[in-house]
Amino acid sequence: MEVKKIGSLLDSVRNTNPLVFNITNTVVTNFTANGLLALGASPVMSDAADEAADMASIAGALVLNIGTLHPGQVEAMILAGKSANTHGIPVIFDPVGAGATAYRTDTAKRILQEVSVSVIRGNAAEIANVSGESWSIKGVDSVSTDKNISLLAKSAANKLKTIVVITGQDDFVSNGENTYLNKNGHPMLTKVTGTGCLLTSVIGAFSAGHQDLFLPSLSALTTYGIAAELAMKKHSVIGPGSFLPAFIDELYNISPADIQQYSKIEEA
Ligand code: ATP
Ligand code: TZP
Ligand code: MG
Ligand code: MG
Repeated sequence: MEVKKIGSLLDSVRNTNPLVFNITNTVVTNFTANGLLALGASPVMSDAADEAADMASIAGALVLNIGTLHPGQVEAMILAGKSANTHGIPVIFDPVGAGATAYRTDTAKRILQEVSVSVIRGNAAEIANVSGESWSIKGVDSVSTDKNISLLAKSAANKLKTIVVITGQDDFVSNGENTYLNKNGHPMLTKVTGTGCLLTSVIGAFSAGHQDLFLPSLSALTTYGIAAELAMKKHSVIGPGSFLPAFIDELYNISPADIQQYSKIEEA
């Protein structure tokens, strides 16, 4: 893995300022928009079915997130997804809480059936629950497991025919053939709501303009994890409240040199 390429992809996000169209949940909308802006992308958030197809057609990437789903929003997601597919725009999907209720699981499966998704990102239980397995989940939060996450990423990628990203203490990305592991990150990320959702949108920012989304996905994981580490290292963080602005500042300041110095990527 050439870490230099990850730095170039970060530069390219900042130089191209891609429009990332997010149909996302009401908990994380503002945080996601601010995180994308800090990184160098251009966020737009909307869930009106009336404009979903038009907005997707001009975006660099489309992010679908079912965290606070409702029927009108799901309709917007399907319309936006189909439009993105027609226009060759990558679709990144976060199946928040899949497995917690039948409505979430069924909707996630419906989206995967009706829309060609380029990358799906979730915690281990969410990915298992959309790929035909049944893992326990506590609302939108994962519960600890001793199962093999690397194997789950690979088998889900093969079943769903998409790139699969599973996050947690270690993050995995698989295209069904190759699986890589990223160890960057900090436990404080689990003490702030929406850090998984923002990461899914950051994968969207890195994916804009690319066909093969394996390296863009891995780049997003590494950049994001290092930004969290730098937030803890360089700022006076005393808890989740002070971590949040420090993390946004590090998404803004992180450089290719930081990635070269701190990235922890391995083949799984
Ligand atoms: P969950 O609902 O289980 O919290 P999520 O959708 O919020 O899942 P996470 O798996 O928490 O998403 O991932 C968000 C970010 O937090 C990722 O960058 C991941 O690497 C990081 N992360 C999660 N847990 C840890 C941990 N224990 N140590 C370090 N980084 C972590
Ligand atoms: N409830 C519905 S969506 C949401 C909550 C708390 C946010 C989940 O965010 P993340 O990134 O999965 O922690
Ligand atoms: Mg979380
Ligand atoms: Mg999540």
